[in-house]
Amino acid sequence: MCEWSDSWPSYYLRSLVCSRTATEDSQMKKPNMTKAMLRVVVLLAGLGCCLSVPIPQEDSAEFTDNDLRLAQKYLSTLYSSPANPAGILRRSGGKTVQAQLKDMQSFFGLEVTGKLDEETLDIMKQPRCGVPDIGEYNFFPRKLKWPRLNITYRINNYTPDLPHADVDRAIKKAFKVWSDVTPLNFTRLRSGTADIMISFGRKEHGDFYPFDGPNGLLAHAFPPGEKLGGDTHFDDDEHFTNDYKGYNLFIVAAHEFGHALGLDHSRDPGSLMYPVYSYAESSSFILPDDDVQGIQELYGPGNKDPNHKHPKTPEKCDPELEIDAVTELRGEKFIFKDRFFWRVHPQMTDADLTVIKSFWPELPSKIDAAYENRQNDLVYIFRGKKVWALNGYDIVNGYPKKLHELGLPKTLKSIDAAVYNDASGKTLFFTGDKYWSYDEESMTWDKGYPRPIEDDFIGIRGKVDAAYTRNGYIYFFTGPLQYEYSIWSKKITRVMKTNAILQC
Ligand SMILES: [Ca+2]
Ligand SMILES: [Ca+2]
Ligand SMILES: [Ca+2]
Ligand SMILES: [Zn+2]
Ligand SMILES: [Zn+2]
Repeated sequence: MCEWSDSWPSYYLRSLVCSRTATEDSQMKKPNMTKAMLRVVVLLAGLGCCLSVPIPQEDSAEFTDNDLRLAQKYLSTLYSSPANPAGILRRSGGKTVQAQLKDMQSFFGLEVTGKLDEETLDIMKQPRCGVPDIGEYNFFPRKLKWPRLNITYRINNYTPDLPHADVDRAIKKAFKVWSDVTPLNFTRLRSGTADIMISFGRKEHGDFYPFDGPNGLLAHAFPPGEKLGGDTHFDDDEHFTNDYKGYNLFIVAAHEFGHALGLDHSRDPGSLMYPVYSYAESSSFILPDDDVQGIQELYGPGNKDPNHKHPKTPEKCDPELEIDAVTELRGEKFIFKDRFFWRVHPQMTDADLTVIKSFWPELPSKIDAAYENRQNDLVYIFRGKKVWALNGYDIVNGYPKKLHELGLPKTLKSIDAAVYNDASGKTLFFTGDKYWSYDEESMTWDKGYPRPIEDDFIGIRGKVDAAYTRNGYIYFFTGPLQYEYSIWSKKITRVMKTNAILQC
């Protein structure tokens, strides 16, 4: 009963309807259902399937029913394949839940077990885009792009969260992200049909891809094409903002417009097209290199890019890797580099790369130095003349403070590294070739500082990028090398590559 049409988007929609209902049809023997009836069946079929398929779990794991429901919904929405592009049903011979889990774990660089574990569930709980992650499940594995460079958009309705002017501005700026690096031009229409129709909606909003209430899926967009093609929908059960609170509309829109222009999700956690939401300041946003490569593959470069450099995501095993800062935080190591940090858990071999702002939206996007004071369980983060104290995820009240409020000279513009030595109860602050010593217990600065680093740490020359202490050693990082310095014997005991801290 399904007639396949080559034209998109009727095909796009119908492929879904047909694939979901074909089994129902044969069982229910109701070949003449109306479209509205089909839609009900689609929803029921969707529900039936999701609650009945068991999720393979890690042996020791104990998940709540809510967690399992969330996992099932996540996989069926984002990792199942209702139909392939030729319109042939793949459901019966399609992916098992275990295979879907494996695909998801592989996409996010997790250990691929095909079983639900805490780490996998954590990612499933993160707010994200509603477009499936893997091209082959996107119904259109071939590259889709607009056949012209002048593209129109129209804002159909508004969210109550922001003044109209703020929405207009966020949308305009989100398009500019892409037009800066391509020959594309975007023109706003105030009436009629535009290529990219933008709207805010809740739950079922007219396209068979219902939203899910607050959090979870934030928005989705259709790939280039006629009618629904390019259209971009925002889940209005979210709180959209123009700053770091809630979900930043500019960031969500810029991501979705990437899809509306033909991009799939990227596995690069630093890219805009990474499926999980992470906040970035709109005023200083520069499209990451991975996204520039992707969009230029489709449309070529333009000639109006105001940014000379587009940030690349650091690679942990780069032999030339240099780092900005390192600290321990409750037994884990946090290694900062550009907009990111790696988190190294002593029991885990793989280091996760995370955007600083997605963990601590109020911190700057790059930092100079960090140290943990194990006595008060706080981590201090430095950037320029400012210092923040962190209690886990939270910024301690009264911070950021200025360096001179800690007692460092007013003329000091920044510090290079800081390290707390439990054995002596002192925190050392390094800048250039000098350092200061602060006694945490008496809360006073030690006299006679700053002193030359090299006088007290023989072999450590010039600027220190980062430092941390462990088991009686200080590890100093300078450029691509790290020096293990024994506090007791007062000498360097080992020299290693900087990337050795990431188990490379
Ligand atoms: Ca359209
Ligand atoms: Ca949602
Ligand atoms: Ca540094
Ligand atoms: Zn997306
Ligand atoms: Zn939609």
